[in-house]
Amino acid sequence: DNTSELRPTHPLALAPVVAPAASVDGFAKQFLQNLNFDQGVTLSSSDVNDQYLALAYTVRDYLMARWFDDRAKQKTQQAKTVCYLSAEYLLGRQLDNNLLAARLTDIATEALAQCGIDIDAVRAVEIEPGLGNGGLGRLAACFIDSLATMSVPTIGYGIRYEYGIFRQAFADGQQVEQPDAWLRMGSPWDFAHPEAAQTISFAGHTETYDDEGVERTRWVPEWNVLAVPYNMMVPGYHNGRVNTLRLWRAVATNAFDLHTFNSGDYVESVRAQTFAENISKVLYPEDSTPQGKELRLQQQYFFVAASIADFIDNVLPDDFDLEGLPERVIFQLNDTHPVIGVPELMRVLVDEKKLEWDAAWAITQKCFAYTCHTLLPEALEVWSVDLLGRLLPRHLEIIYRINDAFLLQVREQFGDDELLIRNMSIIGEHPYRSVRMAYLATVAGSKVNGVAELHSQLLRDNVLKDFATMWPDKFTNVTNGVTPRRFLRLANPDLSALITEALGAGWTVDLERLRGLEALADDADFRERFAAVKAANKRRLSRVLEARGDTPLDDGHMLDVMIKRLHEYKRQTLKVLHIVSTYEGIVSGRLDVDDVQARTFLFGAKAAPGYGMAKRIIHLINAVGEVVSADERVQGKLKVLYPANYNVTLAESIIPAADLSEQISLAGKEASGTGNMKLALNGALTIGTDDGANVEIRKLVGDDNFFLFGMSEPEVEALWAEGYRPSDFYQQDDDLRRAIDLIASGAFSGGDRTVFEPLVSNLLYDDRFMALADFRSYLDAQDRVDAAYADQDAWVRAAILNVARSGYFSSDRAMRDYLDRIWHAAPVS
Ligand code: GPQ
Repeated sequence: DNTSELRPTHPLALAPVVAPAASVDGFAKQFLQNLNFDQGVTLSSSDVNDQYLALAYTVRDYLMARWFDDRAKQKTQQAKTVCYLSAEYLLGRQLDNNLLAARLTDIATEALAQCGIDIDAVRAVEIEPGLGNGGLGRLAACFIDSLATMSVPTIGYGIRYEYGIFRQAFADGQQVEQPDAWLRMGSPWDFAHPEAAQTISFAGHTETYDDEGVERTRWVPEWNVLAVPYNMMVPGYHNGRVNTLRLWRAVATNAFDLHTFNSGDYVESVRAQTFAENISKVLYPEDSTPQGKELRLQQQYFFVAASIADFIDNVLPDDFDLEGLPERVIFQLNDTHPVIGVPELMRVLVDEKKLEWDAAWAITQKCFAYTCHTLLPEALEVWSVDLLGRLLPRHLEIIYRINDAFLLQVREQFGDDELLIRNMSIIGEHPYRSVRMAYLATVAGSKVNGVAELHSQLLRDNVLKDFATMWPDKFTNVTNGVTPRRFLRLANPDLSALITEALGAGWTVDLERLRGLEALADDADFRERFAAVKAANKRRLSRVLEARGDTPLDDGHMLDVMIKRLHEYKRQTLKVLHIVSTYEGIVSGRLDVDDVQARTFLFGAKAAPGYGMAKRIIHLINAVGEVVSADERVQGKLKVLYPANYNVTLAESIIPAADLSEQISLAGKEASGTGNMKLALNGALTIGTDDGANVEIRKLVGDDNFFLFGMSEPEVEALWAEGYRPSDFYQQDDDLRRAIDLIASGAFSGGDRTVFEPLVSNLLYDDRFMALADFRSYLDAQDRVDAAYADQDAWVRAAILNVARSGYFSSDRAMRDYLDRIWHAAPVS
């Protein structure tokens, strides 16, 4: 229908857009054409990056017609669109996923082979877009995959960071960060649309004016930037649907008029451009501990304002009556990062579209819903009134007005309880006046959800207790999920083939069908084949490690993995204490080496560059690893691996190979976890606390197939209340004392006792995350792991049951829950 104004006469221009022929010849033809005419090289002169780009273009060509259709439909259909607002999308590599979705994997492999190209070599050069930090960003990527697969009209909105999460390297065991220049080799999966740019304003002041007898407020901004959309295809799995991920890039406007800007001064004008483009320059690398940096608020407002304007101006039909907005859109707030969208929609409706405040508020409340991803108080975003008022003066006024009306409602319902008013106010007073973004989201959102049952319960009972009392129905839970396409079908092709042989292919979009494997857990032949797949996956991981220049795996070892961001609450330190304790036991002779199961401990984790303690823990892991791996007395028994730069691509090799999944956060601290789900789904057994989604994993897979340890959340609370003294645990537990003493002695730092001293004293005198309190229970659980692993047949049976009972953790199920409980939206054909 984009031909209607052009009046073409050529028959080709009138014909619908069609995909190339879905055959080896059709694919090869298109591939060579793209190599020649888009890359500008011949086959013989092409290098592997040319081949990768041409292959990516070819896959795109197959998806394009469907993408046009689905975008055109979005305008005309009456269905509700899910607009997922997220500052992060941790996508992982695109090529394989898109080949799979479009059923092109075999065709492409054969077509390239006929061109003399090994597709595996081509795959390997793709640089993953690391536009996220960890769980939250990866969750967003899983969700948009599921929504496309379920044919739900969706737009993912976010930021096209020029630099994603930093590349991690180690120098003398310590983390060094390097910029992630992911766009350097080309960006075949996205399309710039400068013609659809939005102008985004900042700073300045507000004023009232007379609008034909009505007094209105307007914002007179001081400077603005252009938000240029880049569209990425999000293909559904085998359903022909292609949704859109729209990421915004900041570009200087022509009319850039910073007060420092001097049009006669070229150097100055370039500086202005740099200033504007800084907004989408780099992803903030803090995970769960936001810094109150001005540029971060600029990023948040930049992408949210552009997204809301884009939806209203470009996605909805012209002359759409905005009273009907809640029937056409739900803006899902992925944590507090996009919450500035609430006053922005109010500003658009009231100041620009001239709706009455109350009508605008009624619309806004129906259009937003909020997902909270944390329980850590330091992770709840606040913005100083000072900064917010300077950068977004109109938004601050709107927030004040929302707060006034809200506090009036509190008084009506609960009386003049000034303490309660102070506690619930969107504006906090200490240590400085600030806007509590989680409260703003809770007041504005139609629903508020946590990401696992325990987490949602703790939100209602603690973090947002008063709000839950006021609006019990607003609160709900949606337990997280992960996409089985990427994390089982693609990451674990051998297990996938085994499952398909046993159950048919439908499990990829209906993961509960994995239940059918339960019966096979008792089939010795199936167990043998399952074990063979695990062994093959370990060999594959070993080759991947070797190819990156890392140490390969040893045969016959249990692979014990802890892969997640480095954070004190996740307790990588507790894992290190277990390793050091086992090592110390063997070298001192107290542990019989024959009783110890041979294990490889594998870590993958980045630390925020400014998070000193996390970086010290990285240093300790590497230092312990070096000593343990070099010590002949434990040779063949213990090995510690810490490949640098853990990312989605590496996760896809580690997860299918893992035997044991470490999920050992202090109870009440991990909102959900999603690595825990991916590992269980791939047949790793979990050793874990009763925290986050571990609780649900254990319930589903059964106590016999899960190693539980540690205090429960109420026990943690009780110990705090009683007064926690970590040194008591140190004094009372010989193994713990010996492990800590060994670290303190300098045994892992060339005799230098100062290197890990801050870490040791933190454990002994502070230990906010109670590693010492859970140490004994953890060691006991690890003994149970060793004993269980010794009976391989029983272990494999338990591993199969983990796979069979993990279907619930599909992000397809999570999307159904969001659709039913929060979005009230539905798939369209
Ligand atoms: N999470 Cl607040 C992040 O990855 N980044 C954040 O800034 C916050 C939370 C995680 C959370 O720690 C995990 O427990 C969850 O599984 C994950 O979000 C997705 O909900």
